[in-house]
Amino acid sequence: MSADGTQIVIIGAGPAGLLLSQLLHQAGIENVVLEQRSRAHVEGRIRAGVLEQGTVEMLECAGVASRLHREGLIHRGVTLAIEGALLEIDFDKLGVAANVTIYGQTEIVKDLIEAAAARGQPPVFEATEVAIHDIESERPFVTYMKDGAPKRLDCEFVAGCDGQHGVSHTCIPADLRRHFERVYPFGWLGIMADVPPCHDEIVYASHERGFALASMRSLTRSRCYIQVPVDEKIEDWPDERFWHEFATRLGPNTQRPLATAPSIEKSIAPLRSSVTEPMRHGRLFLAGDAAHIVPPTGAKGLNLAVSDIRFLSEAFIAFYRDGGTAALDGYSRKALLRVWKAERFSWWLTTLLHRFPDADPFTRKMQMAELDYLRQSRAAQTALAENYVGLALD
Ligand code: RFL
Ligand code: PHB
Repeated sequence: MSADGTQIVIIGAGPAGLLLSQLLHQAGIENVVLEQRSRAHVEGRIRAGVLEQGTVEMLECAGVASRLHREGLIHRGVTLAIEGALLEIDFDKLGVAANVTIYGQTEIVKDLIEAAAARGQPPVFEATEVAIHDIESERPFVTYMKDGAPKRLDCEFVAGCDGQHGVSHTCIPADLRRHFERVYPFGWLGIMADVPPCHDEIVYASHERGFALASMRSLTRSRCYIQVPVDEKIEDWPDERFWHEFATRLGPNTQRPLATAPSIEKSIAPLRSSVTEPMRHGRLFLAGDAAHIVPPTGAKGLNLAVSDIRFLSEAFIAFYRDGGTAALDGYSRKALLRVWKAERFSWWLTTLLHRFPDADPFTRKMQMAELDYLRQSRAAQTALAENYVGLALD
C-alpha cells in the first residue's frame, strides 16, 4: 500500500468539503479531499438554489464568488400562495436588512472544483472504500482504494463532509452518539425546465391538494416542485401531468401565466429532519449533511453546511496559528446551536405548508388559521423573513 501524508483529510467533495479545502488552502493548511464519485457525477447533481447572505460572504472570502455575482439573482422577498391567494413577504418593508441570492448548488460545486484544479489540488475522485482509523489518537489515518490500488493517508485531523449516506458519522461510537430524527410521509417531485419563472419571487404554495414550489435558476430557467406521496414512482409523472398539478396548486395569480416546456431533469427527494450529536469525536469533525438533514422547505441545507464550515475552518486556522484548541473544542456546541434553529424553522415551514396524509379536517383548519395570522401580522412575517434570510452566526 502506498502511504502519504497531509495535515487534514476531508472526506466528500460536496459544498462542505470543497469549501473547507479552499479556505484551509488559503490559510496555508495542507489538505486532501477524497470523493467516492466521479467529477462528472458530482458536478451534475441538481440540488439547492437559495443562498443566505452569510453563505455568499463565505464564498467571497474563499475567492470563488465572481461568477455568482455575475449570474446570481438577488431576491429581497419571498411569496406564499395560500389556496391561490398571494402573500408577499417583503424583507425591506419588514425592516429585515438582508437578502437571498438564487444560484444553484451545482454551480457552486463547479466553481469550487475549478478553483481547486487551478491550484493543482483537485479532489481525489473515485476514491472508494474510504475508512477512518485511530481517530481517538494523535495520529489518525485514512485508507481508500484508487484505480484498484490500496492507499493510505496519514493526517492530524479528519473532516467528515460525506453527506447523509457517508461513513464518517459511524466512527462516533454508538454509546456516545445521539441521533434525532423526523421522517415525513411525502417527498418532493422536482423538475427543471427552460421556461421563464412565473413570478419575480420564489412562490411557496399551500393548497388542499398539497404543497408546490415555484423556484428558478435564471430568468429563463425554472425549478418547480410538488409534494407527492413518499413511495411515488417517477414514471407516473409525465411532464403534462406535472405541469397540470403544479398549475392547480399554484393558482392563477402569479405575475405571469405559467409557461410549460419539456423537463430537462426530473427527480423525487424524500423529506427528513435529522441531527447527529456531537459533531466531533477525537480528531474527527463532522460538517454539513454528514451531521444533519433538513427538509428543503426552508432552503437551509446548503446554508447550514456553509455555516458549519465557517466555524470549523476558523477553529482549524486558530489551532495551526498558535496551537489553541478552544475553538476546536467549542465547534460542536457552537454549530449545533445554529443547526437546531434551522431544523426548527425547516420543520415548522414544512408542517405549515404540506398536506399530511393522515391529517384530519381540524389540522387543515389549524394550518389555514396560522396562514391567515401570517397574512395579518407583521410580527409573524418578520419572524419568517429573518429565519429565511438566515439567523445570526452566534
Ligand atoms: P453533499 O452535497 O451530500 O456532499 C457529500 C459528498 O460526499 C461524498 N461521499 C463520499 N465520499 C467518499 N467516501 C464516502 N464514503 C462518501 N460518502 C459520500 C458524496 O458523493 C458527496 O459528493 O453534502 P454537503 O457538502 O454537506 O452539502 C449539503 C447539501 O448538499 C445539502 O444540504 C442540500 O443540497 C440539501 N438539499 C437541498 N437543500 C436545499 O436547501 N434546497 C434543496 O432544494 C435541496 N434539494 C438536497 C436536495 C439534498 C438532496 N440529497 C442529499 C439527496 C435534493 C437532494 C436529492
Ligand atoms: C430550489 O430552487 O431548488 C429551491 C428553492 C427553495 C427551496 C428549496 C429549493 O426552499
